[in-house]
This record gives sequence, structure tokens and C-alpha cells, in this order.
Amino acid sequence: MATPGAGGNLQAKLVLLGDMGAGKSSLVLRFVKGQFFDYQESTIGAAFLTQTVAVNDVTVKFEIWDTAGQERYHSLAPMYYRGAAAAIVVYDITNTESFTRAKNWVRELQRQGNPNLVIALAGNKADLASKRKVETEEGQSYADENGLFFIETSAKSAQNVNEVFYEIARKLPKAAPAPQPQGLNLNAQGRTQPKRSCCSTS
Ligand SMILES: Nc1nc2c(ncn2[C@@H]2O[C@H](COP(=O)(O)OP(=O)(O)OP(=O)(O)O)[C@@H](O)[C@H]2O)c(=O)[nH]1
Ligand SMILES: [Mg+2]
Repeated sequence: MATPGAGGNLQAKLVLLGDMGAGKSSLVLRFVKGQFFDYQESTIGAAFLTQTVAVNDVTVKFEIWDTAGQERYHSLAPMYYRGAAAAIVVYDITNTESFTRAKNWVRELQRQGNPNLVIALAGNKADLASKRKVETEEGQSYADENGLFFIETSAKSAQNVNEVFYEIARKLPKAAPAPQPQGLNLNAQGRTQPKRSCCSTS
């Protein structure tokens, strides 16, 4: 949820979803630390990082949940996207199955009931043009039909990585606050709160 703070500051919970190997962790690592690893380890559970950006007069502190794409972690996902202000759904442009998985994530997000959720669809690994299986137009038209912001990125070359987050930041202040979650809130303080100690940066 985007929560206004003092002096035009905003805190925004952002979740990354997508198939394993699509490049979620690599995008976050590029955005937060300016790093890229050819052998990035598969995420277990989820990782938490923060990064702050300034857009016009507003400072947006992203609280980023980088989820694990392996299917066995699917049931954890609601814990991370519930109450989120924004989501980046990532697929790998060299992998059609990852595009199908991305569409499933978009459907799940749209069903979960926050109409103000800002969703970006990122076709990652744009540097691997010779291995491309998903055309830019396919991603763009799916995004247009579903009201998403679409962009092709490369965590490796850094192409459009900052742009995704800045574009989300620009869209956030216009979005009304997310409705309060009803019923069981797995993100409330308490025993179901995921560990935040592993890898947070400020
Ligand atoms: N060429 C290229 N490789 C990339 C890019 N982004 C990620 N990779 C590689 O793809 C592999 C998977 O990247 P990850 O960032 O671990 O993918 P993930 O989506 O976090 O995967 P899970 O944590 O298993 O869900 C790694 O070997 C990365 O180096 C990219 O933009 N270009
Ligand atoms: Mg990962």
C-alpha cells in the first residue's frame, strides 16, 4: 500500500512475481545495487530490499518483495502481494512458458481485488535478441488489453531497469490508497510476518 509520510514522502510496497529464472532477483539487484550476476541463485521463499527514488517533489521508498518463482512457493505469493501498491510481473522474452506464467500472475492479481494496484509487465532478457520467442508486440498488446504498463528490460545491460521503477513511482501518487485488507491479514505484525533480516538495504 502506498502510505503518505511527511513532506511528500511515500512508502510503497512493491512485489515482483513471475516464473523461476525470468530475472526478478536480477532486476531488483540491478535497481538497488547496480549489480548483475550471470549465475544468480534461485530465490528461496522471498527476499526483501528497499530503494528510494525521487520523482518530481515526491520521494518514494519502495519496500520490495522479490518472490520465488518456483511453483512450490506459489501458495506464499498472496502474503507478498496483499496490500501492495505495485507489482512487477516479469517474464523472459526467450521463454514462451514464462509469458504464459506471467499472464496467470496478472489474472491472479486482478482477481485479488485491489483496483488501484499499479501493475507493470516486464519482458526481461531483452539483450538476448537472437533467442527471442515472445515478440514485443505480443507483450504490448496483452498489456494494452489488460491496462498494464509494459516495458522490455535487461537486468544484464541495465536497459530500462530504472525506468520500470520510476514509471511506477510516477503512477503511484495518482492512485488512491489501497483498501484496507479484510479478514486475515498475513502481513499484519505477528507470527506470519516474513523475516526481514536477510538482505535489506536502505
Ligand atoms: N542475458 C540475461 N540474463 C539474465 C537477465 N536477467 C537475469 N538473467 C539470468 O537469468 C538467470 C535467472 O535470474 P534470476 O534473477 O535468478 O531469476 P528469478 O526470476 O529471480 O528466479 P527465481 O528466484 O528462481 O524465481 C540468472 O542466471 C541470471 O543471470 C537478463 O536481463 N539478461
Ligand atoms: Mg529470484
